[in-house]
Amino acid sequence: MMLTNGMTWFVAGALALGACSSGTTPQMSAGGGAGLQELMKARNLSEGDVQAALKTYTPTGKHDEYYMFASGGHGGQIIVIGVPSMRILKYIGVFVPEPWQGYGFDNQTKEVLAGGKRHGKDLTWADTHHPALSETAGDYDGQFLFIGDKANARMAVIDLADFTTKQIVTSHLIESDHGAAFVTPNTEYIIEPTQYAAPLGGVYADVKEYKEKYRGAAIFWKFDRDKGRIDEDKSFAIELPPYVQDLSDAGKLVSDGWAFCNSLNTELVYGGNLEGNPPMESGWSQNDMDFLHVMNWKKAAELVAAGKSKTIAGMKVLPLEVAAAEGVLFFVPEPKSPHGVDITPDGESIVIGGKLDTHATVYSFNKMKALIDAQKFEGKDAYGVPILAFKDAIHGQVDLGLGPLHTQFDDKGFAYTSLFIESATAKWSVKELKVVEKIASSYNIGHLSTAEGDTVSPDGKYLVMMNKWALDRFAPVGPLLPQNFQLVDLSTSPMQLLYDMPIPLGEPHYAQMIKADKLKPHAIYKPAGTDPITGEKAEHAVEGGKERIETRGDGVHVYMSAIRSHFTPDIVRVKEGDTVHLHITNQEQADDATHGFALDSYNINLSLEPGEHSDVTFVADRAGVFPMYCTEFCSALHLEMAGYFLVEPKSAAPAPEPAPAPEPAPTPEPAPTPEPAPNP
Ligand code: RUQ
Ligand code: CUA
Repeated sequence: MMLTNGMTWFVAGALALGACSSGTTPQMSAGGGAGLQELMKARNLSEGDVQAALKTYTPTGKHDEYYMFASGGHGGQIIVIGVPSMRILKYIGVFVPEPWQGYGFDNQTKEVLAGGKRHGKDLTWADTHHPALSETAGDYDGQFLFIGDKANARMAVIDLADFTTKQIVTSHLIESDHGAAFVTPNTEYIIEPTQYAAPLGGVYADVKEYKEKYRGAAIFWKFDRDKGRIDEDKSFAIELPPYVQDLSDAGKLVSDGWAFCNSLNTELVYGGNLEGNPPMESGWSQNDMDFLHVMNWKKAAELVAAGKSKTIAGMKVLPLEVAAAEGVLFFVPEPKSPHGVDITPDGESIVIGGKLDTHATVYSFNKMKALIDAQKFEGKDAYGVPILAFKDAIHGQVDLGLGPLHTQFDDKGFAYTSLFIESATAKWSVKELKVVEKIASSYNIGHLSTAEGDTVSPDGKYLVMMNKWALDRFAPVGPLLPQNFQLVDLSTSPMQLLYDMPIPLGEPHYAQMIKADKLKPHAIYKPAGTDPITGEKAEHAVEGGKERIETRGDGVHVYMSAIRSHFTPDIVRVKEGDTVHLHITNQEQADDATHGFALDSYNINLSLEPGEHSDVTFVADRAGVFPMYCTEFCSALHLEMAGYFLVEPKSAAPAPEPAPAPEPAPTPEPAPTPEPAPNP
């Protein structure tokens, strides 16, 4: 590609200015441009490529304007990405152990993970779909982050003060979720509706009883902001028909107090392709219309408070009959197995992607509300839920292209809808219901995320297309390919593709992008000895100079400190079979002064961030010599930050005789045999 003189000026000028956001050519004379020209030629870069590079390049030490929190799909984690540089800043361990953060290895984080056990079973994976930032008055406030696990119907709370998962909850009411997590405008509730219907409460019923016994439910988890935790006792659910609820979102401003959820299976089909039934694939798509669920969550909360709920699997559930009769639940037809529910910044319009239809349908909240207030229904569904007339409830439809899914918004009245089948994003005017332009994606796009794109005040600026297929975009890495995030500049027209970013960790679904200056994470735990989960000084916090080993009734307590570059004590002696309680405090109060703690064969691996205290309890059931060491390269003498954990064999009476040791060792094993002897 030939380089024009204008391009040389552009590059030189932009570099001289140190920034370029407009994409216009600064009126400057060339200087040092020849080198750049050669570089562009050598790397076969076009003018557009260089423009894109200048818009994303973030020099060393400069920070990004936005954080993007993306789900890690079935990796069960969250990925934190800086925008526009698209640099990965962190993986946050959420539903699965994460070794770097020592997440799931100490007592504190094991307990967090245990909150997500289902019927007492540990789960070692999750399918994270939709992250939701906490909101105040409909705007991201930068305090908390929530994410749902589609596979196991769980919800996690992450505190953005330290980017750490503090709580996981699950309800055995439902088996799976999808429209989670979405928050109400002041984070009163976190919404978690089911995806696949099942009998509520985890009981059995054959799938032939689908219509009668299978149900969906929308859980509203009550969030206690002061405690930073979900309050399970104050949470409730609304029972729903088994229509396969899909995405959800909470209303805002005019529609505050309401929640919306699309659905897929008004056919009530449940598979059985070997039993003469249609497979779900075609069975769910027979009807021309499914039902948008319109839920008055404020009313539901009042009815639950008034005792109108029943309790199933420990969850207060507002029965379907009550929800239908008391003005909590309404249906509006929506075209053919749609996907995505997104509310405009003013709260007035609800956009549903057609998926199998080329249209997005835009519902008007005010029109729906007027119909509800006037009790004007066109009938009831098989479960007695009032249905509003489609034509009376919509603002209109817009023909977008093939496979519309999800929608985000900017600050100028435009909406951006992903087109999965077409591999593109359509930019369109919400008011005029008209497409303005499209940008191709590589390739099939699922979700998309614009800067603060589903708040009451979106920023526009950036769009990230979250593509499900990458195909040829990156160097091949075998049959399992990464996903492809594509960053798009929304400040220019036409929109400009800036950057491709491979995501090699599960399938990220949704992401939210928040202005970076809204977050104020702390760099150290203060005072030293803080338990990161409670945020308070740990019961067993260790003060410098007070390190010790104490044997008590419940085992051996090791009070250890870590500071550059040693553990104190650095020799720990216990006896085989002892219960060991390690209490380790990182005494450091300097940024980034993290120590690790590794102990072989016992699966012990901690990350002790500055000031952090961790407890680990385990049984030293294997005699031997176990070096312990620090896993973070914390100083020039990091390798020396080590010690020995000695587990003396039970039966080794004279300590310094290793040779005879194996002989007495078997004696404890046949111990049961001598037992019958006293009997005769
Ligand atoms: S979904 S690609 Cu789990 Cu949000 Cu639509
Ligand atoms: Cu502490 Cu390396």
